[in-house]
Amino acid sequence: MEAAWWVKTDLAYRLRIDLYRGEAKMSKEHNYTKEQLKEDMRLIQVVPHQRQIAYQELEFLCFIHFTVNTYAGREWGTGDEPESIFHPVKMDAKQWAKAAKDGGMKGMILTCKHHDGFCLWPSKYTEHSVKNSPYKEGKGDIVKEVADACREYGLKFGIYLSPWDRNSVYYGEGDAYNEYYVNQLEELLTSYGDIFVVWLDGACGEGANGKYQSYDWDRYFEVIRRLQPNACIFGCGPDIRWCGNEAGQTRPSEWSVVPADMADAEKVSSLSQHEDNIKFRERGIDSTLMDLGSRERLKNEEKLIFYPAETNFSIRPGWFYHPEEDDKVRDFENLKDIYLKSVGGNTTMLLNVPPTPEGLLHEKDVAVLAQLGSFIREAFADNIALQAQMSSLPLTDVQGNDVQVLKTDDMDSYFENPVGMRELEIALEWEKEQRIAYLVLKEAIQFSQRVEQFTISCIREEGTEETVYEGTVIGHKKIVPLGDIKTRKLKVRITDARVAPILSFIGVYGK
Ligand code: FUL
Repeated sequence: MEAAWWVKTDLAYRLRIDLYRGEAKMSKEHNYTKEQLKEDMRLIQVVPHQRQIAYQELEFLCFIHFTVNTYAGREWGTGDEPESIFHPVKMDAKQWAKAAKDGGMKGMILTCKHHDGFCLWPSKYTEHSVKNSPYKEGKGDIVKEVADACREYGLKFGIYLSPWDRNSVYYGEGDAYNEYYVNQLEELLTSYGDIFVVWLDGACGEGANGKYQSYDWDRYFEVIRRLQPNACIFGCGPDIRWCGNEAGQTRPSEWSVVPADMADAEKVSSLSQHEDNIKFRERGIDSTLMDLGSRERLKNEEKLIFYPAETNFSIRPGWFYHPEEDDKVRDFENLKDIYLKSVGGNTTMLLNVPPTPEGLLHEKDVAVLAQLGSFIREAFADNIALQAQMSSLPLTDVQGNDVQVLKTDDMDSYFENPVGMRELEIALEWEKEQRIAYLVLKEAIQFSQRVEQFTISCIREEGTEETVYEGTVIGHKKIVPLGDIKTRKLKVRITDARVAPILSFIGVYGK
């Protein structure tokens, strides 16, 4: 039976009033101390910017590494590769965009300039670019072709502009190089339409002149914010965090609320290649650590930021195309596994697919992408939660919403527990037995990341309950693989959350 409206309202009201008085009266059973509630209140103040929410919603992105390295057979160019080697005779950016789209990707990031300094657009600030290559007799602009192809295929377009430049004479000359870098950023941010991300690589080594450069990050950020306010800044920037490895490995519990100086980690570690930065390293804010955001991890951290992770890796051993790696393309099972753990583990997945010297994605890479795209489309096409009877405890949320709001995949409709009530139980029941492959949970992350622990259980016909999954964080998205279990009734229990869980979606998928 539904609780009377005044019971619900009264409960929510009392909990809030108590909190405001600083005397939150938490139930003994839940063992939520006043101190813990206060600390959790501090953690949930940390919320994402709209541009970060939009980025996380893209979920799966394509990375394109293409430059003179593709012709020189290198991973890190030296900067003295002649422009004449860059000659993609079958260049077809539409083929790249189509393959990415078919693969289920929603955006593409192009290495407009890698460490070798060669520019894929005719920058007016250097001669080391496509304009001095045989490609279209020096009249080509790969950045434009890719940006246009992305638009045609409904993909967002993003840029990678390596701060480390082994060709520029300005490199290592302080402000002169920063000026050069900013000029190039301005060219890219003003000539190619909307840019959804500027991917700032932390690699920092010597220039052609043997000198090191100190990057003026704050100036770069100011230029990006001014010219493309909706663009996220990745890596050595404040919006999207490098996950800490390039192998496609993910953390079981990936938090988006982390110590604020995580945003400095890549900036400083890049400098640490030539600076004695022991003190910083001892702080233990390395992006490779497993626990970046548990309560325990954050309790002594004064400054926190919302800094969601990205899992970036290549479909081949190298970032650039090498023919000898044609038989080392990752297979579908491997990519599917990483997709489920990265997109389904509160990170974006950025998969690199490098074009061949001809300017095409290799057929092997295209084939495996197509397989992955079909899997993503088919596995999550039919949400059988829509046909389930759904009920919850508490019966309704603080706004009086029924748990049915979780049937729509929409952040603006959510189920919000009263303050201090960390537990939420949701039952889904079907008329007939269902075979279930995946369960998807999402939090309304505009209110921060809150869920700490949850379980999923099957209720058998005789009424016995079997826990089939125990999870920790949810965040933007958690995909729980359930291995084709058969059941007529499922229960999702949030057993611990910061202050109160606010879920936005439950999806259940068969085969
Ligand atoms: C690294 C670079 O050094 C690699 O070449 C590649 O671009 C990768 C995405 O980032 O830092």
